[in-house]
Amino acid sequence: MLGFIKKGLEKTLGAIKETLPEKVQKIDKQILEEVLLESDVPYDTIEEIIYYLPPQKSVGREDVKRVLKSYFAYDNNATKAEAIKPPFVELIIGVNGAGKTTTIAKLANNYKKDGKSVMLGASDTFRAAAIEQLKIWSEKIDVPIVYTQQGHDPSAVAYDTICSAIAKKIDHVIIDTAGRLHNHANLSNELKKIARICNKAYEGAPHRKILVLDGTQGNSCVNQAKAFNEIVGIDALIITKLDGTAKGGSLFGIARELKLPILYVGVGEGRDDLIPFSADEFIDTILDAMFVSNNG
Ligand SMILES: Nc1nc2c(ncn2[C@@H]2O[C@H](COP(=O)(O)OP(=O)(O)OP(=O)(O)O)[C@@H](O)[C@H]2O)c(=O)[nH]1
Ligand SMILES: [Mg+2]
Repeated sequence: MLGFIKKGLEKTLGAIKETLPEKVQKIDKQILEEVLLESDVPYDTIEEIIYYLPPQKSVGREDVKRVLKSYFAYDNNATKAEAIKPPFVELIIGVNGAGKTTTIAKLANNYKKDGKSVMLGASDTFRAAAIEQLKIWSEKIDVPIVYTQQGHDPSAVAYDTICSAIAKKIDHVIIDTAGRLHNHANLSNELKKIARICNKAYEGAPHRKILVLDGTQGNSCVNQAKAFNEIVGIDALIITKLDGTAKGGSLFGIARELKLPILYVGVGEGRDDLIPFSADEFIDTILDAMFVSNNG
């Protein structure tokens, strides 16, 4: 997996290179501030990073790494599939266009590659095209799907998907949801109802409510995430479209504000473009663009 996150961070690394054309042994804190700002680390986070660095004017890689890593130093409390008697049920939530449906296909593809069986539930019944899009993906990656007609009750789809998965001894259920309804109250009631009905179909489900955030929106994701968290309680995040943005630094702000585990990042539109997120690898990739390596 090593090196894969670099593909998703190309634009962010490009922005760093523009601010800091030559890699350094030690970085001047003022330059570091500019580099971080350029990659969309929020300003209050930058001020905090600078505050926690040693008092000298220039600092080394390990000092910067220690501070950057502290933003991801919280427990990943999200339930793991291994801890659950199958099916492991995941509800995928997020505003329209965030990348939910594509991410579901990528997740299903990952699980399949691990030898697990998957069933999809098309609970975005608001748009006919949404059902069709998930159906097309289900055919492409060859996993079963439960769907209904546009306008039907999304909770009923979730219920049927889970019951069918239990009967067929499927390992993973992934449920799509609508990103937009007639109004906010509708959306929030619907999401709550879907979660409730999942629990009726299988006690404890959904085991993970994953919020999908569009990485190209940078820091503006944070308020969106807070709103969804208030509605249904989010367990984990997936950040999509990292490949399409120079705003990779916004992940520090997202981690700092939300303290939710980032499970994966999306780095392209294909089924294989979902990479498990590792804070170490993410930070090292960014630092590699700033510091000369010790081996020469
Ligand atoms: N470059 C890139 N594009 C992505 C990524 N993830 C999703 N997309 C694209 O973003 C667009 C929207 O993705 P969808 O999966 O349809 O988003 P959605 O959240 O399901 O949208 P709604 O169903 O309208 O709520 C599509 O064109 C995807 O191909 C990613 O990681 N990288
Ligand atoms: Mg969708």
